[in-house]
Amino acid sequence: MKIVFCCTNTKADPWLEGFRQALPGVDIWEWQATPAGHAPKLADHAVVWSPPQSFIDEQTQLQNLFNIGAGVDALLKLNLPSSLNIVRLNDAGMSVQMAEYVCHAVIRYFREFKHYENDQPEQRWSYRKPALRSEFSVGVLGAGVLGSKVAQALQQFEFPVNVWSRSPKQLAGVQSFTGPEQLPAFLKATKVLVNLLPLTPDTENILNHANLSQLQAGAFLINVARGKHVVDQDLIDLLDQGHMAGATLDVFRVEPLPQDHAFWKHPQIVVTPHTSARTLREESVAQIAGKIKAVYAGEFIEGRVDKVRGY
Ligand code: NDP
Ligand code: OXD
Repeated sequence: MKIVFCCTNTKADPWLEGFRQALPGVDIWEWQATPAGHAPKLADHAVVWSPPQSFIDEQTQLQNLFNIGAGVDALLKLNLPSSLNIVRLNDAGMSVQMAEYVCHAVIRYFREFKHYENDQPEQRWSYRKPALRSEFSVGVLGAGVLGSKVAQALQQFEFPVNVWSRSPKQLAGVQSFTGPEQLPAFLKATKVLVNLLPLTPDTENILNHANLSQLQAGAFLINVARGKHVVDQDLIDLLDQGHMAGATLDVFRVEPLPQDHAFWKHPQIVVTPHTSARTLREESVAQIAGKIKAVYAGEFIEGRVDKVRGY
């Protein structure tokens, strides 16, 4: 079995070592562009994050691309042979991190921690009237592997929680909304909007003025999915006009977020560097190695991407 590793966001060596331990006898190497005039070494499977088109064009015998992340938008921008499968990471330790990040952000808004952080330098002892939990409903866009974990974690804090997805969901204590026809009702019911949608042609720019302005007055946005879901200027306008009260953003159209981007200095925006749910190497190696074994055993594997649907 031959595996090529081509991940633009991490050092290869610890991953290669992990796969050699998990799949004894595997021939695995880090991809380097083959010099012109030389025959490339061809692999059966690839472990990838955002590989260049030249990698796909060269590796003509690949059966599966194992993505070391949940989002496959970067892969679907490539020109891929129709026979090539894309397999995403299913959780692999990401959902609990996402739940931590989102719950932290929601609770920070709900309990008005920013107010206390501002008071401390002034040595001011000033209580805020507790907000009503029943008026602090959280809407989660996307109820897949990550969105459903986040919704359930928020529900444990007894916030009213709604999710919006393509197909209906049954999550204890969580109300499910589906499809474009139920999006307005979902937005209208939302004080804190959490975005956990995949980036697809249907969801790109979904966080625009028309949709964000349907949120309740004083709404917050937590975007942990992809930067291209947000129309940046629309968000800034709604914050500046006071319809929205704050945003916590982990993902951006261009990453790293350019130095001159208005988000950096906006007083109502919190910026984090695409870190809400990191890929964990040990969990990911174990999951991908398990899926590779399942492929050879002819078994079903979870996380095969529907290339037409886009996730
Ligand atoms: P899943 O594929 O498991 O879930 C996607 C959810 O979105 C599903 O519930 C799906 O509905 C819903 N959905 C997709 N398209 C539409 C649509 N057009 N209308 C309504 N609902 C839609 O993905 P994950 O939960 O694993 O991950 C979500 C995203 O989070 C990733 O794609 C990635 O971009 C981002 N991410 C960000 C990270 C970070 O560090 N910031 C880390 C990891 C992921 P249905 O269930 O009905 O199919
Ligand atoms: C992912 C990510 O998609 O890290 O997994 O953004």
